[in-house]
Amino acid sequence: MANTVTKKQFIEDYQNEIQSLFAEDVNKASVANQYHALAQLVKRYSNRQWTSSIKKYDIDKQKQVYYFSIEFLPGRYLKPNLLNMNFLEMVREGLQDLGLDLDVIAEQEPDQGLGNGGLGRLASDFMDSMPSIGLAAHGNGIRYRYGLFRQVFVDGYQSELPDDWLRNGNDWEIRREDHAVVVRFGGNVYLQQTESGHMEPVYENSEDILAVPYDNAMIGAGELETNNLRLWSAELPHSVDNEYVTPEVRSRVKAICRDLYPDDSTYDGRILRLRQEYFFSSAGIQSIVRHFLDHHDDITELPKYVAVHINDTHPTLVIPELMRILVDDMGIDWEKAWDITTHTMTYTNHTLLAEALETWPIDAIKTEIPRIYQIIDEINRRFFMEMQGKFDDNLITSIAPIGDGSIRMAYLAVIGSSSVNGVAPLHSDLLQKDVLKGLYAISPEKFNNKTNGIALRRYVHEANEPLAKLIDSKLGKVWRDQPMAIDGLTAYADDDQFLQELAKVKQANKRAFAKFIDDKLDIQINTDAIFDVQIKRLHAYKRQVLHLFYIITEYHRIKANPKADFTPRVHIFGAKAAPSYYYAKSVIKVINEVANMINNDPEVGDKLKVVFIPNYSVSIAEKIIPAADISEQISTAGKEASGTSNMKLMANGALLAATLDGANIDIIKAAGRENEYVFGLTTAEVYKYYENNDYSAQAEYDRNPELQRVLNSLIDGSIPNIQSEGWDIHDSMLRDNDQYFVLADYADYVKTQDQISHDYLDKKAWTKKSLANIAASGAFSSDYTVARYADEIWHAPYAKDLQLLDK
Ligand code: CJB
Repeated sequence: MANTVTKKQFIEDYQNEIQSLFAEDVNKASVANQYHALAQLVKRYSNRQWTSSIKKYDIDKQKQVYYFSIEFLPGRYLKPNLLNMNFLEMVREGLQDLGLDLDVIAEQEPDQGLGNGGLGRLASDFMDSMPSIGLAAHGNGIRYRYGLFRQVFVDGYQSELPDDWLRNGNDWEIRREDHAVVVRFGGNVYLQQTESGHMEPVYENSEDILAVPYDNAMIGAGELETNNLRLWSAELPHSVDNEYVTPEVRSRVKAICRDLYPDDSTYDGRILRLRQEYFFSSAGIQSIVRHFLDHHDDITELPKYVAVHINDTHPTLVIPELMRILVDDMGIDWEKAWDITTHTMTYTNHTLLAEALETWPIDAIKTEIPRIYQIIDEINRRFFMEMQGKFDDNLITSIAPIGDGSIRMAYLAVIGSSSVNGVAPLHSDLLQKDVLKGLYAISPEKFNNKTNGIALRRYVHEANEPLAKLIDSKLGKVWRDQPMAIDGLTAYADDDQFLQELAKVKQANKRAFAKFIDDKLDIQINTDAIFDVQIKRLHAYKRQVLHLFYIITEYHRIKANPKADFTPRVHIFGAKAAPSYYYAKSVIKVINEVANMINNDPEVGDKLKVVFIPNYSVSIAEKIIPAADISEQISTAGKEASGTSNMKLMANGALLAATLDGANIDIIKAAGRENEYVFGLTTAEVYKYYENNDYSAQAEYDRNPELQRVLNSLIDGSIPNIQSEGWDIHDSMLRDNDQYFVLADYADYVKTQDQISHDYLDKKAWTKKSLANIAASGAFSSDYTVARYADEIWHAPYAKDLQLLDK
């Protein structure tokens, strides 16, 4: 039921909106108020569809999916919402008639940075795709008062400032206090027999916290459906007499939803994180069960009508929480309750880093959520009972939900779910063979792969309108609706005129990006240079240092031979480091100082520039990606679960400089190896080093003089203004034997980069490769990804006929 609003109507509505919200004429209102009014109006336009979808799902008893994620990273909503409502052009023109510029107004919207990186952004891409294919699937998360920190560079060092994204309110959300639930923490709990004979928990001195939902409309493309993203906020319950609440109690409650944890994928044992995890898991499950019982009579039918998805381990407590509700509140037998629970839950793992597998000390769980501890303990006891005799005791002990004094969240998630998936074929394979090997041995049928995808609507249709329009001019609009149809572009691979037009679009995007950099950072970049982009969290395994080493190599070459031919490059970084990740922060400092050195060296001039854009975010990604020529995806093989910036960059015509890791492998397969730049150790070679324990970083160093010069430059004073940070990198390579095989891959990487510099000079051949990447990007649409989840994991129907979905 797509909305239809004419431009004339829109102009009138918009003027009225500004008038009624701010008592001003459109042209007198500040740009900030122009934004608020526009967002409010778009929300009003979309609300009818939202109500109708939610109502319809209930009336039709359509199976509903609830996607639990401790992170969502929506970025901005205004333009994607307009795009999905088919209003983008109309609103742009309407505003023009009023003398206003949509793009200027859109810049007023603060990014919603309620996630760290790939994990959270994937959740938001899914939120776009689910209603776009007509799947009834809703998000469940936390409404953090502060998003991921705002990164600034002070003397080249990362410094973190609070991201006060709610300062001017959030126009998109609806507070629904009438749907609040109580979440219980702490105190003592013991079991008491009821008159009917069942055991009931009695709580003493517990801390009750009110969870208030804030709902956000997730508008599907063409407004096929509109789903809900429900973000929970912690408040004092109304029953508490406010006069007697101490500041300590108040701040304990507030703390739960104050900050997003800025550690991307490493374990952080802070109790507050545990409280966050239980808070949104419990609130979400309570509200799902309540809603279910409003529309159904028989709770044993829950798995038929509801799927609960555990996105990484943070929401794993949904499993014992559902058990608590079924057993304690509804009096259902344990076995039946377990059957319902395991058939409702499904789980995605997102990492191969062993240190990122979340565990919680038993004592922490016992103290914070005592009843949940008892339930996990019972799950654990029954797991042993069921497995003993069937499997080796050591195996059972090694994979039980409780072990080594901790609750092992990934193991609990696997045991309590009906499906476990990785996010790219290599990742799913390594989960089975390595990270979750023991659990795979006992329940192989649960394991499967669902390769990640991206919202092409955001990253191409909206962020790269010139490219989208060029594609329209050849294929019509079908590729927007059926993403695989973009492979129709391969028919133009030898069409000189089309290739020139494509090159022109890239060039225009590079100019727009150069202007952005000039305005923002006062750095002037050469738009004829290769724009070489690495945008992702700063992490040792992602190997930003390998990229850095190549930059230093290029610099040394220019200095040694300033007159030699050189294909100019601009190296572009965007990356935040976890505030407590010392090494990652050293890498940022060194990149910034190398950038200073190079960018200010007159002998280098236009040949080489390094731009580290501070505060990388979704909206900044949307500016960088359309301008990229090279996509750096250079993690150690076997470490990156999937990656998604690789997909976003390919869809915008960048070529891979990549290892055979994560979804790079699938991109290379789809676009053709001849259209990418592949280098480095394979996963098998990396594992061989592990097995034989025979890797020597020193030997790599000793055999390569160019590499020696790079490493020496980190510690010999030739990079101005770095202190111990150069040593940090140097030590990680030589003293600590280079855990991520940077030195092993250096020579091949440099060779590959040199090839890139050579090939870029043949514009036509380059553009052809770029075209091959764009033409192969349809397969990576998250519309297909969520359709596969729906078909194979959730068993939930969706309305859209994805004609080219290959299963
Ligand atoms: N990932 O962003 C995170 N945070 C984590 O804590 C664990 C994993 C990333 O998830 C993405 C989405 O699946 C993957 O593409 C990426 O490889 C992984 O690092």
